[in-house]
Amino acid sequence: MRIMPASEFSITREVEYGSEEQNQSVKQIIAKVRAEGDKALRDYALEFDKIKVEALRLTEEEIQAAYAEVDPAFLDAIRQAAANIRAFHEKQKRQTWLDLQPNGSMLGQILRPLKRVGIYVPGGKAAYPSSVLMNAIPAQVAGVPEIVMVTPPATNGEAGVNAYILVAAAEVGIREIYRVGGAQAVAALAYGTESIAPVDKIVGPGNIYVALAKRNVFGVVDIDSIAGPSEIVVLADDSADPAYVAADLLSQAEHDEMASAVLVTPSLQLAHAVQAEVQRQLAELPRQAIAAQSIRDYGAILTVSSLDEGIDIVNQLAPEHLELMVSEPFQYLGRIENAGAIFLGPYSSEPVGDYWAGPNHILPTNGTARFSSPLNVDDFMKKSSVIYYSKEALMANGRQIMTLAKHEGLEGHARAIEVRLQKEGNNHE
Ligand code: HSO
Ligand code: ZN
Repeated sequence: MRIMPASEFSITREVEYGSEEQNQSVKQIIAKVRAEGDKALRDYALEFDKIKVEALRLTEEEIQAAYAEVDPAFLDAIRQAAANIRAFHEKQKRQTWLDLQPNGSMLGQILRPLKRVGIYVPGGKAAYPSSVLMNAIPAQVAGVPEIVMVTPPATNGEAGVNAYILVAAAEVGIREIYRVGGAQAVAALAYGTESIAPVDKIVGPGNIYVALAKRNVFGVVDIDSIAGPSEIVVLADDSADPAYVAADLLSQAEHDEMASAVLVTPSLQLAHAVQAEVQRQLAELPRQAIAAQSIRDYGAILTVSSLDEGIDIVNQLAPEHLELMVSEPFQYLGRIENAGAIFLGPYSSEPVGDYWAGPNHILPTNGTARFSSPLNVDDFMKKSSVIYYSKEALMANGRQIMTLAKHEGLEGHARAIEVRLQKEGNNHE
């Protein structure tokens, strides 16, 4: 892992937005699903997944049968994780408010959950049961009554779908599950087919075709942000244990060849110790090939003159995950402006947040923590403004409203007010 002064590190990472050719083929897939519905979904399962899918929806028996295939310790752990995640997200819930003004008018905001949400769960190397919880639970806490899940057909598992994914879904009460993946699944969720009713919002990560499909249907439905590869930045001083720092860097490097793990430190001694530890631990990691490539291409140990300079670098990087492994972590918390999730002290290792503590692990990546937030309950709610003006309030403010309307050349707007002022015979001049 290279050691370099922070000033020489370039923070730009090319994210893949897909080629024009890929986008065209996604558009074709969407068009075919809109035109042919379920038949298109079955055709694509055969073409892309090489699987002949009969029933698209999983039966209750198939979902229940998945329980026999999973480790009981997994079941215990996923239940406790779900309870922790639920408790955290309950705190985010906001209420409708209505504010009565002294002049008799009333203003407010009504919050309502979305009615129907679709969760995309990828197959393959990023099929994470924990992500099923992280997507579904905030939607449930928001009060979304219908949550459906789509996941690519596979040959493993009795149900032709990953059993651990199924159990995670069943544990949070998702009962509407379809074996369909790729751009075609996104199209089906957005437009509906004979067997899949359309949703209001699609969330969940996927490959480049899924990401392009989400971009293409945005506007017809809402989508979540398009997640990039995982990132971790550790800001550490002399007090940090190099073995802990190295392990945490590798824990995110193993996600993806394009994941990024960065240590920022004023301590040259720690820099060298972590460098050696990363090599040592990497040699024993099962996903060594992925992690090694990530560390080589997107990993770095950045030296800074002080923790203060380190904080500036962190705010510029705006990492998805930040660990503060310094002797007084709480002293720095208030100065972190840009980070998806902040982990404090030596025992708040990132996997505590990935799986367990309760905050969401779907976080802004690629510098977007500058302006966006972890997935949360508000993402599954919408607001309606409420305006009630009393006669008294309109009479008192009508002239000013008319002034603004006239300056925009919108006489019709002005007259809508004027007709009332005149009729009430009181123009408050
Ligand atoms: N660190 C990943 C989430 C995850 N980790 C899922 C393990 N499973 C992105 O925040
Ligand atoms: Zn992770």
